[in-house]
Amino acid sequence: MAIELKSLESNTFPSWCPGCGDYGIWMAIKQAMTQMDVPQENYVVVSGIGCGSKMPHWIKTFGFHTLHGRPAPLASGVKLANHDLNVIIVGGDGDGYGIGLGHFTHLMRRNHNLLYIVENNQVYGLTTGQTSPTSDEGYCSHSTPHGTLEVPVNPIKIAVSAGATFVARGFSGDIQHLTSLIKQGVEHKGTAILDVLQPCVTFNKKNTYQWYQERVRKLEEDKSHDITSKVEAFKAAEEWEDRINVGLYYQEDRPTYEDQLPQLQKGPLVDQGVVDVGPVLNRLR
Ligand SMILES: Cc1ncc(C[n+]2csc(CCOP(=O)(O)OP(=O)(O)O)c2C)c(N)n1
Ligand code: SF4
Ligand SMILES: [Mg+2]
Repeated sequence: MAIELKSLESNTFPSWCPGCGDYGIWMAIKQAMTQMDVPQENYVVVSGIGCGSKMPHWIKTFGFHTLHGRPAPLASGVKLANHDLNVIIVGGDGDGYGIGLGHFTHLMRRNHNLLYIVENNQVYGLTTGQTSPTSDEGYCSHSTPHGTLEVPVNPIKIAVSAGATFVARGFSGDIQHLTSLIKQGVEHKGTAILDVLQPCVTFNKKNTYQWYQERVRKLEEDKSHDITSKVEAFKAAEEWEDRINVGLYYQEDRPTYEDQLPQLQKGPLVDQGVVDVGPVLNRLR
């Protein structure tokens, strides 16, 4: 039975700043859940630390608010314990592309069957707007008053080269399009990465709704874009200052980690009972 939007409401309301792009992502996740044939109790929303990482508090599913940069290993553990669950990771750009970049990269080469949504506001919102790994070159904040000197990480290129089998980008100002990408990401079999352009209205005065709106173009309207080509995904990911591509960049069919692990062939580990390790330990004594 389809989930009703109302039943996804938790008993508290988000404390994000009025106008924050996280509201659009929140709405899009909930809308996508109402449009899929997955029972509510099958979802687990896992997050790190940051403004956007508070998401599990405000969607009534199972959830886990973990440590900064650590949602990927936690989510992998959830999948290994019960791979029948639909796991959605939600976290910021600092969380996934900064402190958690190692975990982010290893997650993709394993191809766990889950969706990772990155709320990419190009700053550290929660800690008052410092430069993040995706801040534009020259971006001024109180941590880089003369402008950052570093070349920003390109999450799309990292995801494609690290082995993600679904790589997309959305914009929190276009909730309908974002909802569709979230649905596609959940329904994809393998690791789906969805980078979301998410204005931080309080601290990022450069990458505003208007700034993104003037640049976003839907890849699906470009009939020549081939989603099976890594080269084309890279080329589309290079565009930024004048045009930013949203939509599906790349998709590939590859066996998931769970499909290949012999221990999971009999079903989820949680259904297999407790294994008696006594005989093994006795042999080692
Ligand atoms: C191990 C650790 N280091 C640093 C912090 C401080 N800290 C909390 S959130 C955050 C950055 C959040 O930025 P981002 O992930 O982009 O999320 P946003 O707030 O922008 O949504 C930092 C550095 C922490 N909580 N834990
Ligand atoms: S500081 Fe920025 S990211 Fe955090 S809630 Fe406010 S607008 Fe959103
Ligand atoms: Mg951020």
